[in-house]
Amino acid sequence: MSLKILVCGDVSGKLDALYGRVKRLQSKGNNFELLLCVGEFFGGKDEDQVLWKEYLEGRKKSPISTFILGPNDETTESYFDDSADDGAELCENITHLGKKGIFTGTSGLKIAYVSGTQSTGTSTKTSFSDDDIRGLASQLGVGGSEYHGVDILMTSSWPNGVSAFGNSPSSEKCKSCGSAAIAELAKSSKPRYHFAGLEGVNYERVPYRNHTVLAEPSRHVTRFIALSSVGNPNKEKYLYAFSITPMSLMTQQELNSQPPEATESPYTTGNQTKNIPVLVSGQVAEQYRWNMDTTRAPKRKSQNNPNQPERKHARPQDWSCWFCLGGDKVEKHLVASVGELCYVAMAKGGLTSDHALILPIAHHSSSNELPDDTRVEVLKYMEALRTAYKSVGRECVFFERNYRTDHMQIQVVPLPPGVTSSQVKESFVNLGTSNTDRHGNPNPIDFVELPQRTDLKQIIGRGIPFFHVELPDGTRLVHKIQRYFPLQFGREALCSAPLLNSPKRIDWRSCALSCDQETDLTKKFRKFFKKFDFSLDEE
Ligand SMILES: *[C@@H]1O[C@H](CO)[C@@H](O)[C@H](O)[C@H]1NC(C)=O
Ligand SMILES: *[C@@H]1O[C@H](CO)[C@@H](O)[C@H](O)[C@H]1NC(C)=O
Ligand SMILES: CC(=O)N[C@H]1CO[C@H](CO)[C@@H](O)[C@@H]1O
Ligand SMILES: [Zn+2]
Repeated sequence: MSLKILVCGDVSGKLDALYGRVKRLQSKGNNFELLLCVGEFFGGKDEDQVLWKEYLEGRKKSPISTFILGPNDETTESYFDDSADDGAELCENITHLGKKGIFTGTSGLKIAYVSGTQSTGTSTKTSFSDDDIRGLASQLGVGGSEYHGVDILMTSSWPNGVSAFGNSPSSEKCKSCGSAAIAELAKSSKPRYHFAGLEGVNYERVPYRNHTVLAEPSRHVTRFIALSSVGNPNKEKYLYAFSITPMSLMTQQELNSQPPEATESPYTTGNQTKNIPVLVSGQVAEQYRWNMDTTRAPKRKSQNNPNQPERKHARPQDWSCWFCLGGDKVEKHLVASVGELCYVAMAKGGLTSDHALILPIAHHSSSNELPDDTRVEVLKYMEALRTAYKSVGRECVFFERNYRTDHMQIQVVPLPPGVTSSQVKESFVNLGTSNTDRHGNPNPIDFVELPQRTDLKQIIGRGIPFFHVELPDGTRLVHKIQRYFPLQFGREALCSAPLLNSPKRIDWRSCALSCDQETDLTKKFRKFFKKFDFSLDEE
C-alpha cells in the first residue's frame, strides 16, 4: 500500500502560496496523505502575522493535514506559545510536531523529527542539545536488535557532511553547513528518507548505503533531500512529492534493494583518509598487470626504476570508488586490459557477452575532465576495440553518461552484423523524443550532433552532466542533462528491436551473472582482444 506524501522546505509565512500550489496538485487528482514542512514555517513580518490570523480564525483553511517543525529562531517563537516542546494542533489541519519525537501515521508510516538548530550548550526553544538527540535515539530504540530504521526523518537543520561521497550541492556553503548531531542521528536511525531545510537550497543527494558492502547484509538505502524555501527567487524546488510504502509493510527484499547509483554512507566512522598511500597511476597499472597474469614478467623496466622521475600527473585514488583501479572495491575479475592511465573491464550485467567499459585508472568524473595524456589513451583503447570487433564483422557504439556517476565509464557495445549507423541514430533519437519524467509528463531528451573535430568540451562546460553517444560511422550525439535523466537510457536505446532486440536486458541487474561466469567472460574477452591490445606490446 503506497502513500503519496508532500514535503516542503521553509514556508516562512507564505501559506497562501504553498496551499495554492497544493490545491492545484490536488485538483489534478493527486490524493496526498499529508504535507510535512521542514525548516521555518512562519514569517517574522507583520503581514505574516495578519495572514496567520486568518488561518487561526478559520477564514482560510489548509487543504491537507500539515505537520510542521519550528521555531528555529526567535523571530517566530511567539507563534508557538507553550507548544514549542510538545507540539499541538495550531488550527484545523496544521499541527506543530514539537521539538523532537516520533510520529506514526494511521497507515503505519513512521516519522522521526527534530526541530531547531544545534545548540552550543543546553537546549532552548529554538535549538536542540546533544541530550535531545540522544533522547530521541533511545526513544527510537536505535542500536537494538529489533531496530531496522524509520521511514522518514524530518530535521530543520542539515546533517553536517552529507555530501561526502555523493553529488555536490549547488551551494558551496552547504558542503560544510549543518549539524554534527543531526548527522549522528541520521547515521544511527537509518531513515529511508531524510528531509531538511533552513539553507534555502534544493539538494537531492544520490542514495547512500547503510551497510558495508560484502561485510554486512544489505540494508535499505537513505535518500537525503534538502528543499529550498517557498517562493524563492531562484525557482529552486521547495515542494517534493513522492510515494512511499511504510517499511513495516514491505518484504526485506523490497526494502533492501539497492539502486545502482548508491554510494558509501557519508557518515562512515573512522578516518577514511588515513593510511591511504597516494599512488601514481603508472604504479597502480603495474600492480594490476602483475595480478592479472603472474606468469608474465613486467616489461616496463623504467617504471620499476626508482631513479625514474615520478609521473607528472600523480592522482590520489578514491578507496571507496567501485572503479578506481587502485581502490578496495574494484572487481578485479572483470578487468580485461590495463594500460598506463586507463583500463578496460567487462560491463557488469553487460548487454552482450563482449560489452566492455573503458575507464581511467585514477578518479576522473567524465571524459570532459580528463588530463590530456589520459584522454589520448582513451582514444587509443576506443580505436583498438573498434578494430577488434570489426575483425569479426561487428561495428560498435560508444556511450557515456556523465550523470549520477563520479568515475568516468565509456560503454562499448558491439552490434549484430548489418546494423547501420542510421538505425542506431534513429533508436537513440526516438527513445529520446518519447521520454517522460517520473510523473509521466513529456520530458524529451534532445540531441545535438557534434561537428567533426569539435571537442565535447567546447559544447558542454566542465562539470555539466551530459549523455554522449558515438555511432559506428563516427557521428557523435550529445544531450546536455538538465533535469531527471533515465539511468538506463543508453542500454534501452540499444536494446530496441532493430539493434540488439533484447528488451529484457535493459536493466543490468536482470543480466547479472555469477562471479565464475563473469571470470569466464573476461578470460574469453582477453583472448579475443589480445591481438589488438596495445598494453601487451613489448617495448
Ligand atoms: C484537512 O485535511 C484533510 C486530509 O488531508 C482533507 O481531506 C480536508 O479536506 C482538509 N480540510 C479542509 C478544510 O480543507
Ligand atoms: C583524518 O586524518 C587526517 C590525516 O591524518 C587528519 O588531518 C584529519 O584531521 C583526520 N580527521 C579526523 C576526523 O580524525
Ligand atoms: C548504523 C549503521 O549501521 N550505520 C552504517 C551505515 O553504513 C555505513 C557503511 O556505508 C557504516 O559505516 C555505518 O556504520
Ligand atoms: Zn574512482
